Amino acid sequence: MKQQGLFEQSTVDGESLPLPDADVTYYANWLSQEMADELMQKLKGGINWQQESITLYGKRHRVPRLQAWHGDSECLYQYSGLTLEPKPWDTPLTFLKNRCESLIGSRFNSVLLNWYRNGQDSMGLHADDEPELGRQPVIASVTLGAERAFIFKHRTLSQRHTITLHHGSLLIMAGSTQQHYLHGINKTVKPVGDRINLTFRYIHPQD
Ligand SMILES: O=C(O)CCC(=O)C(=O)O
Ligand SMILES: [Mn+2]
Repeated sequence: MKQQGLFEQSTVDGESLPLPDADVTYYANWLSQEMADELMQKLKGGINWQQESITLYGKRHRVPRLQAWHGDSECLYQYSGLTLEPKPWDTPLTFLKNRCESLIGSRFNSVLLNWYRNGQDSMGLHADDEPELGRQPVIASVTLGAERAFIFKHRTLSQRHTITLHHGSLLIMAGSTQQHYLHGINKTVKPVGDRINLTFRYIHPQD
C-alpha cells in the first residue's frame, strides 16, 4: 500500500448531512479511485470472510452477506447471540484505521467488515448502540465497490434520508446519531456488483 494520503486528506471536504438529532459527515472522495480499487482487491482476497448464522425467534438464519471482525485482542463483538473473536490488524486495515484516526482525531480498536456480494445481500435497519460502544459512539464507515443506498430512519419522527455511498467514501456517524436513528442497506433488484463496507469502532472494556 502506497503511503500516499495520510496528509493529503486535510484537503478533503466533508459534507454534513441535514439530519435533525444526528451528527453525520460524508466524505465522498476520501480515497483516490486507484487506492480504493487496490484496497477492494486486497480485502476480497486477504480476509477470511464468513457467512454467519443467527437465531431469530427460534429460527436459524444465514446472515445475507459475508463478514469479518478484526481488532485488538480484547475486542469481542456480540450481536444476535453471536460472539466474534477479533482477527488481528493487517496492512490494509491498519492503513485505513490510521487514516480515519488522523482525519477525525478519534481512536478505533476494532473494525467490522461486510461484503455484499450482489443486490440480494443486505443489512436490516439497526443502530450501532451496543453498550460496549458507549453512549455517543463515533463510527467511521468506509465504502468500496458498488454503490448502494444507505438509509437513515429516525426512531420517532417521520424523518428518512437516503444517501448513495460512493466507492472510496467515508461516512462518519457521531454524537447522538445512534440514539435517534436506525440505518441499513435494503436488497435491490437492480444488477449491482460487490460492495465492501468497513465500520471502524471503539469497544470499551466491559466490567
Ligand atoms: O454497509 C454499510 O454501509 C452499513 C454497515 C453497518 O451498518 C454496520 O456494519 O453496522
Ligand atoms: Mn451499523
